[in-house]
Amino acid sequence: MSELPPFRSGFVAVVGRPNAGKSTLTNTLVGSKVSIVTPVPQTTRNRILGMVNRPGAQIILIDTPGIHRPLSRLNQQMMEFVRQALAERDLTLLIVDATEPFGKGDEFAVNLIKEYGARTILLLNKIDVLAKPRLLPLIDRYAKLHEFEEIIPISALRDEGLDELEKAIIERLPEGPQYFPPETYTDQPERFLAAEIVREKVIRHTKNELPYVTAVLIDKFEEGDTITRIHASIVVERDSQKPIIIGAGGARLKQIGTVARLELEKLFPPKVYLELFVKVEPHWRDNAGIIRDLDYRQEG
Ligand SMILES: Nc1nc2c(ncn2[C@@H]2O[C@H](COP(=O)(O)OP(=O)(O)OP(=O)(O)O)[C@@H](O)[C@H]2O)c(=O)[nH]1
Ligand SMILES: [Mg+2]
Repeated sequence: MSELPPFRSGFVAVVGRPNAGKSTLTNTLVGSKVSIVTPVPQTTRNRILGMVNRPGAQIILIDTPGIHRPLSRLNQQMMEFVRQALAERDLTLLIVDATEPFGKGDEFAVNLIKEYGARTILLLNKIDVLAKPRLLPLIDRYAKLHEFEEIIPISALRDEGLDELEKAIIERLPEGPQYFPPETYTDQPERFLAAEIVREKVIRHTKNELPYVTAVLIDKFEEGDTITRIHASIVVERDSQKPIIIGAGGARLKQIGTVARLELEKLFPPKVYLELFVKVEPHWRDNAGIIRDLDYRQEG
């Protein structure tokens, strides 16, 4: 009688510079939208779990904010989430935007993973838009900096190289339990998911004008049998930023509300009533109370 191979499971930190594709990779591997994605750096602000269930294995991905130099209290908290993920992982994935030239920030990221002594797989992302000859010098460069477990070129967006990646991850996971039931795909509370979806639409509709300054707070979340009522405040830092969100005659806020509601209705069917408010909170990025509210693990 042949024995079944042992069940493998563990936590896998997904780290890298802002905009490298960490959240895209998390979503593609999980097969559901766990984490919001925009073309603007510093989109993810939390440590977000996404579960990947495969026969004989459970991979728990920890999506994290981009590695950057923190200047505000918000950014300090973001970097704290990166460090927590690096500290508690079984394995680390360092993901790099291979279309960008190598720079100081990339070196900083490698030094950070070294500091945590993490076994790390390096992922060179966005190969769907990259001329292949550009990969070799990049691989060379990284191989000189650190002894990576493996270096795998991928496209997180187009699902290229990800079978190889999954295999490389599972091989390195310890024997362990199924930490989460197989139908669970994230640890985020519904209110937080709702706030993130609204925030994604705000960023996508204002990206060149208000890159970093918005937060979304849920003021009311009532789930009923036929309708879910959500009131959300979009927080900005200055009075002058309010009209950018609201738009001429309220057109932009209305548009943000419509696209957010359509996506929210998939999560909370059949109907969502979404009301959006715009609030000015000077210096909210240094406001301890607001920063704490944005960390969903601090609630309750
Ligand atoms: N062409 C291409 N674009 C990608 C790929 N992966 C991600 N992107 C794009 O890169 C941008 C950033 O992607 P995200 O997944 O939000 O990146 P991130 O690393 O989570 O960014 P932060 O949360 O800001 O640190 C988005 O516009 C994605 O569509 C890829 O494989 N190919
Ligand atoms: Mg992200």
